[in-house]
Amino acid sequence: PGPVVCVGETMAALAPEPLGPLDAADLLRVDIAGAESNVALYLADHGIPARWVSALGDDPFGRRVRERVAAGGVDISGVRTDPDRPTGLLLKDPGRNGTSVHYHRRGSAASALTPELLDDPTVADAALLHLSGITPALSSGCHALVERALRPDRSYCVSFDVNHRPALWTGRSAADVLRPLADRADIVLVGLDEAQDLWGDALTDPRAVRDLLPGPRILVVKDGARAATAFVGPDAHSVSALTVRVVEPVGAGDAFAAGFLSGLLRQLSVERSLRLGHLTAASALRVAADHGPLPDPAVMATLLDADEATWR
Ligand code: KDG
Repeated sequence: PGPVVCVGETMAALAPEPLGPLDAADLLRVDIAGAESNVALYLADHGIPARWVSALGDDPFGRRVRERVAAGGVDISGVRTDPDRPTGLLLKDPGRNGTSVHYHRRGSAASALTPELLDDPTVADAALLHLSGITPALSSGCHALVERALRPDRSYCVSFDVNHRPALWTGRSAADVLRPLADRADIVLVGLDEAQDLWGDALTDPRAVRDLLPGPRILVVKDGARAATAFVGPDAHSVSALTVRVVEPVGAGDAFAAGFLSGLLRQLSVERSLRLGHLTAASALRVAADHGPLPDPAVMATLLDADEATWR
C-alpha cells in the first residue's frame, strides 16, 4: 500500500521561553506547528510510512519547517515552494487557563493551495489521506481542495480530524462547513467539547455526536482527560485516558490521531488502537512543543496488552 499522506499547512511557531504569557516574554523559542505534519511525524515515529504535502514560502522559516519535518522521517517530496508567498507564523500564548494562539497566516503559501494538488503523484498514491478542519478555513481554494478530496468517487480512504480553530472562522459558520465534510470522511476524530462548541450543548455524550455524524465508517469522540469512544458501525468501544502531568496540551489531538491510525493500519483491535492514541497523546502533553518523544517501546507494548485495571 502507499503511504499515509497528510495535507495541510505547517507554520513556524514562536513560544515564550520559559512558558508564560506572551506579553511578558523576553525570549521566544522557534518551533514548527501544523496539525497535519504533527500527525505525519507521529506516524513516522510509529514506523508507518508518512508523507506530508503542503506549500511553504521561499524563506528561512519555510526551510526550517522543511528540515524539521524531514528530520522526523516524513517524506516531504510533495512539498512545494511558493516564491511569491510567505510561510505562515503562529505565536503561542500560554496563560493560566490554557494556551491561546495568534496566527499570521493570511496569504501564506499554503493558503494558496487548490484542488489541483490532489492530482499530484505524491498525493494520488495515498493509501490513506489525512485532512483536518483547519484547511477549509484557510481560503476558498483550500476549502475546495477538501471538498474534492471527499468526493464520493475517490480512490483512497480519508481520515478527517475536525480541529475546530475558532480564530480562523470569524464571520463564517464553521459548524455548517465542518459537519457535512466530516460526515463524508471514512474516519473522523472529534473532541466532545469541540462538537459541543460547533453543534450545540445538547451533544452531552459521544452517542449524540454519532447520531449527528452517521456517515463515517469509524467515528472517534474524545472526551478530554476522561476517555475516547470509537463508533464502528453499530458498535461502540470506549477506552479511558491515561493520567498525565500536562506541560502544554497543543498537539495532543494530532498525536492521538496518529496513534489511533497507526493501530488501525497495523490491524490492531479498535481498543488497542484507542490505547495507542492515548499513549501517543501523552507524548505531546508532556512537552511544550507539539511533538515529543514516544513512550519507551517496551512500556507501550506492556500497556497495550495490559488488563483494564493496569491500563488505568
Ligand atoms: O493541533 C495543533 C495545531 O493546532 C497547531 O500545531 C497549529 O496547525 C495548527 C493550527 O492551524 O492551529
